[in-house]
Amino acid sequence: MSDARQHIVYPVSRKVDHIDVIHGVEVPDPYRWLEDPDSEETKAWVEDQNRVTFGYLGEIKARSWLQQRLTKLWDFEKYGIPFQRGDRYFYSRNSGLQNQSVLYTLTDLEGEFRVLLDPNTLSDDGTIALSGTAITEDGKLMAYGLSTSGSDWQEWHVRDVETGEDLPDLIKWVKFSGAAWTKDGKGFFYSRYDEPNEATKLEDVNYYQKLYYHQLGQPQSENVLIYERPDHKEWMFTGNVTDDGRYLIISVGRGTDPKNLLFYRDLSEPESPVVELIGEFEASYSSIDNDGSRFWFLTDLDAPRSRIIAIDVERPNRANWEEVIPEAAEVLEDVGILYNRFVVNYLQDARSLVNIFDLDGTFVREVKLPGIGSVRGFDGQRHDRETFYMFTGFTTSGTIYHYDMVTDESTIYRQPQVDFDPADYETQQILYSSKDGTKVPMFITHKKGLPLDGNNPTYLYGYGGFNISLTPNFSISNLVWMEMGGVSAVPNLRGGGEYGEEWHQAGTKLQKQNVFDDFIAAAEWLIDRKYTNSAKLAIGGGSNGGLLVGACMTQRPDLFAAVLPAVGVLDMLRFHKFTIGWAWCSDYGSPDDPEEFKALYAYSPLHNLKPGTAYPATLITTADHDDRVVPAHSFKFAAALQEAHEGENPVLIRIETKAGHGGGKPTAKMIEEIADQFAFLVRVMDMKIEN
Ligand code: X99
Repeated sequence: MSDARQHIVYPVSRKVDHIDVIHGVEVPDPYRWLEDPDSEETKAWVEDQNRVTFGYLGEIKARSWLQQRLTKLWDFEKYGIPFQRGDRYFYSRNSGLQNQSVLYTLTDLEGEFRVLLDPNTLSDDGTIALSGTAITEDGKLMAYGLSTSGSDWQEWHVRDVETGEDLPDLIKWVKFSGAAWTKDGKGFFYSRYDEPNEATKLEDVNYYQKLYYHQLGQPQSENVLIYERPDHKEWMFTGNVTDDGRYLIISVGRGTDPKNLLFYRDLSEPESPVVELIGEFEASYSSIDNDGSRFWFLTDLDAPRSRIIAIDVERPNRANWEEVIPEAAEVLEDVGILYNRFVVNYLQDARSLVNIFDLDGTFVREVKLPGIGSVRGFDGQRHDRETFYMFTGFTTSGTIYHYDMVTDESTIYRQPQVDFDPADYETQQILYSSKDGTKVPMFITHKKGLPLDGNNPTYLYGYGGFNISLTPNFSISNLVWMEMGGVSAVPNLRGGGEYGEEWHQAGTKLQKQNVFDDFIAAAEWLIDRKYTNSAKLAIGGGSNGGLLVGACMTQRPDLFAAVLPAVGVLDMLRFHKFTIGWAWCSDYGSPDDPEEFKALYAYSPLHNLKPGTAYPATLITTADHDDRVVPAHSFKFAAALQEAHEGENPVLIRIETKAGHGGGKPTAKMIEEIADQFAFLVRVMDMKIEN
């Protein structure tokens, strides 16, 4: 018996007899008080929990070795995808271990680059992050958003690209928005909320977003309100200016529902009205580009894997709509126009495929990619001949390619140098059957020559929601895991976007259980095929993936050795009452609907813990400034798990400070957190590490 089974004395979590009656069902919520993050009692609880957790982690010998190994491998130069504005290029770069990547500008691709914005200078601990940028057409000004301690709230500033000096402009209370400049560079559109209550701005629900125009030099109080809908508190607005500068396109969404409306305004007329082009939430539409009044849109209307259509906004009748690129067998993920051709990014069994078409829809060619992996990029404008893309695989770190639209040539622009040999590893993609017979793909990566002896430590990672696809991805944490002899497995669960909107819908609302069934079936497949066994199988996931692993551990506590729920949604009856939580009703359904409540109550991790059960070793992680998924989910789940759990497997919670949902997290905090998670796995799964 390993010393993992040492007895842990957990902090006491006070229970209250709060009961909610929901659709006639009495639902106790004994740890309701943990929803207030600012009460003295919650602060003391957090401190006590962290003391126990860090006490446990501090005794694991592998922890400092993991910290060192992660740090060493992490220390390589990383590049973002360059893009062009005016006569300049811009890209981000991280020298290796910098807490935040630095934004550079250059005029000659092989010439000298100059720092445009270094977020590392804005705080000592790297907790101020760049959350968005928008550069004017002439490349002379940059609007940029900053977020502090991982929060979704942003403040926007404006910098002169030539001098590197900031202008006095300051825009506050921005959330879920970028900035869209008018082509003359005189101002930009952005979306904001009313000024929140300072004390509760990380918990209070976000409704009534508004679209504004900021004219350079104006105080924010004088910004013009462009659009609001007091009759629809859930509507969110994204403003975009067309490349020809003529139109403002307003996309109207309701949270994470992919369906949207499209409005536009003619910016060439001073007092032009907002015109409704798409007035019903029936499908997703996003504007690609336009020739005068003729627009191309990417849509999933009557095409769950999406297609490209053309609409003349002067003749908007549906009878006049044209199909330009029909739905294909692959999912059409993204499209842009370069050199007067569509560059179309497809997903084929969760791998990237890039095809080029003429503007009339004629297929031109497939872009030869360097291998099986994920592609991002191909950014640019109508007449650009050159562009950049990033190619990533499980054992290929993000490589930047320069692409020529005429010669079809990809040349490496930046190749990261990571201290490992990809030839030592192999990836395969298999298909397994889920509970209802649905075939689900899964990527499996490990060292070559892995013995299929049923005893390899295996990390099964999933997400399963919000139309998000898990495509091949490089991470140092994965590499360190595999160096230790670990297997990494990533199934493409229903709820994701891997096979289009039908695949997404099949893992939502009353069908959400399919996602958990798919994940459990992946675990069983790995055990049947002798990759691992239940004593060596860890599961992990973040956010919606935290819900995934939280639900699976309550449904099959016997199947897993360890569980790592990160920033998870764990209270499925109250998620809609905090910040942007209501937005997720598009995937989860609403607790306010009787039928959907029943489905949520049946799997909600917080409500499905059974007293006296031996749960797997669990390390819950969250952070004090997570205003996407409030830490109350993790707090209440940890308290309830510690109460229900029987046996010696540790069930701990680690609460990070000055951090949020994950975006903008400083490198130092990421490394510490991963080292702690792996140290936990090494201990509870009794893994051997060299040294
Ligand atoms: C969100 O909640 C995204 C929130 N969000 C918008 C934006 O609704 O960031 C929005 C509208 C317009 C511009 C920008 C935004 N998301 C994103 C989900 C998953 C996601 C999320 O964070 F869809 F990818 N979740 C946390 C879902 C459950 C847990």
